[in-house]
Amino acid sequence: MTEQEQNVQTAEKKQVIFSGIQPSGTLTIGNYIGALRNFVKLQNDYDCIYCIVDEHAITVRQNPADLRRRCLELAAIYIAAGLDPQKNLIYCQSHVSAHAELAWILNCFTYMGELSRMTQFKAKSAAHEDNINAGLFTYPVLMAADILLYQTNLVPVGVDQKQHLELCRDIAQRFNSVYGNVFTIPEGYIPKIGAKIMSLQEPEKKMSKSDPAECYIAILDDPDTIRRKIKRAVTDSDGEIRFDPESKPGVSNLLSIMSALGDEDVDSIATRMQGKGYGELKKETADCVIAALEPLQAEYKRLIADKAYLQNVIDTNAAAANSLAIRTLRKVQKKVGFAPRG
Ligand code: AQP
Repeated sequence: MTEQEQNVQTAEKKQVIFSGIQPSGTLTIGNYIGALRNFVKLQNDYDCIYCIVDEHAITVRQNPADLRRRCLELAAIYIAAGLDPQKNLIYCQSHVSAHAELAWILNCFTYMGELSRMTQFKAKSAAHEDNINAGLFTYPVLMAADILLYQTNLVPVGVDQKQHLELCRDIAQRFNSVYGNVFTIPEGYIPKIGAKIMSLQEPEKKMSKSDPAECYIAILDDPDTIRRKIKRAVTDSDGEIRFDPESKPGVSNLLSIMSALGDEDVDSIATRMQGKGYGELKKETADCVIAALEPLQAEYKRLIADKAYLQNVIDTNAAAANSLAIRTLRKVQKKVGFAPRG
């Protein structure tokens, strides 16, 4: 190969991105700002795999009909947000069996002590005391399998997934130290602004799609609902508009939302709003959220009416994802000593 051919090949080989969102409820602006928006920003510079992680969703009990419906809805949301299904792999995790198969092998390279330290496991087992299942406990191993299957370089996530990503790196390094360079060690991509959007009603807690509806803004909420929810958002009583997440979590959360969606620095928004009341801050935040979501909502409405198109996207992309995933899976199976296929 000539040097020129080598250069062309190097230039063409893009790095790989993997990330996913659970179809465990209607997506919130936390999911949008912390993850989805960045998926869209990164799609031209990387080979991107954006999964609908339905296997993760069943770690908490789901209504089957709702889960089924939400998978197609999430595919529509991905595309409506700006992800091109010709360029990015958009598919359901349960349609590529290599995810679950690799997760089993990686379970055997993960320690109980590591999993017991995961803060999401502690929080979710406290919230679902009647169903502390083994899947909830080994969730980070399935997440590691998702990422490592595709030899991923970069994982765009919100800050709540940082601990899981660190565990994924530890598992990959452990496996590589025994069997050689099998897995690429992934890096996280965590946004500077909006990595953790907080609940509207309990601003010390992360906004989550499985919380009561008043705590979050769903990306499909209509303008009246958005205004009502933001109007009722918990703030404080000192009346000063200032960014200080420790002592003013509610006000700071509204400033973060506005900053992330309007691409304006939090301090500059706070300075601009000096002397105005919380009513005005809430009104501006609502205007900003409504304007940011409007194009996505219009496109979603169009896409969700065409179920056949969405089904075709997830089917064809699952087939493509499967052929990539199987390469890593077969290599791993061989390394650990599974008998060859005839
Ligand atoms: N509040 C948030 N702020 C910023 N980023 C967030 N993410 C979630 N909540 C926020 C990011 O969204 C991506 C998808 O998350 P997920 O659905 O896979 O799981 P999650 O982190 O558990 O999200 P939720 O909304 O809290 O779901 P439930 O209620 O089902 O547990 C991730 O990159 C996450 O960091």
